[in-house]
Amino acid sequence: MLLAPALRARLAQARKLVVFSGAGVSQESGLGTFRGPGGLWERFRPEDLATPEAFARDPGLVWRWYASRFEAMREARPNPAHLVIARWGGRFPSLVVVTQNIDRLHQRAGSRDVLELHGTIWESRCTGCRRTRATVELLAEAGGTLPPLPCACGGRYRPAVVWFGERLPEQVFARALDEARSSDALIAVGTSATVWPAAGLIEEACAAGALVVEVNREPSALSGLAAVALAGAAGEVLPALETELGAWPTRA
Ligand code: BV8
Ligand code: ZN
Repeated sequence: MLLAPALRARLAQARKLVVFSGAGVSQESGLGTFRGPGGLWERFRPEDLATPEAFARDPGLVWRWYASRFEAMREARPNPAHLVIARWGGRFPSLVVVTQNIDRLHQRAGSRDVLELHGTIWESRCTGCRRTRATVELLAEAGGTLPPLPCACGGRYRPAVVWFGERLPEQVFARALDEARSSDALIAVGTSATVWPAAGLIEEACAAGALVVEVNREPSALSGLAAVALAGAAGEVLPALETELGAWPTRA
């Protein structure tokens, strides 16, 4: 059993569940994580690529990095971890997925209420008029040359993601804070909890008295806040947890 009986009962009967996910939940879909062995940042330094300054300095380099990650994300399929989280959407009275990921695998797995704290690579936005376009179309039009053609307004399209030094989308983060503060339980899946202010959601949930459960291959920066840390791959731990929690208790 993964959970002690009291914790299992508390999680099984949670009415408001938040799943807070990071790159680790997509690792078994074949997508790289940011830190840890073979992480994306190992080959590149964040300040070289995921910042507005890097984009201003060399939009082609930044676009080549994102285009290669985007191709991998388009090929990727949701893994069992995404699928369990999507099924939980039909089990718990309220389930909100708050993700740091830009790959949209939660949505492709069937999760409906997903807050993308760091935006998404599936859309691109003009730096001038802020018009957004589907990245698939933009890259097809660019026909392999990067960066894509400039916008008619003279601005340039960039991935609609949140870079280091950029604010998170206000409404999205405000809602994520609300959800964390009013949750009965928060399950942090596949995040090193090192990127702020996103990682602060775990602290908020904990301070509000939510049951915090961590699912990670290794300890994270905020493991100390978890009532229980389930060590292992999300694609294995979550299916086991789904079995252990069973169906929504009828005697609610
Ligand atoms: C901002 C989008 C300021 C792009 C990303 C305190 C408060 C506020 C800001 C800061 C602060 N301290 C520092 C900052 C600055 C900075 C920051 O946090 N720096 C860190 C590095 C110290 N934060 C910012 O710049 C943020 N902006 O605050 O603006 C501001 C304020 C007001 C006004 C103006 C400006 C913006 C941060 C967003 C950056 N964008 N991504 C892109 O994807 O390219 S961050 C990037 O890191 C991804 O989103 C990623 O998801 C995220 C977090 O990483 P994780 O998801 O946790 O991934 P990681 O690889 O680290 O960990 C994976 C985990 O999974 C590991 O633990 C591993 O063990 C585990 N794992 C692996 N495989 C599995 C697994 N677990 C289970 N199963 C597996 N199979
Ligand atoms: Zn424009």
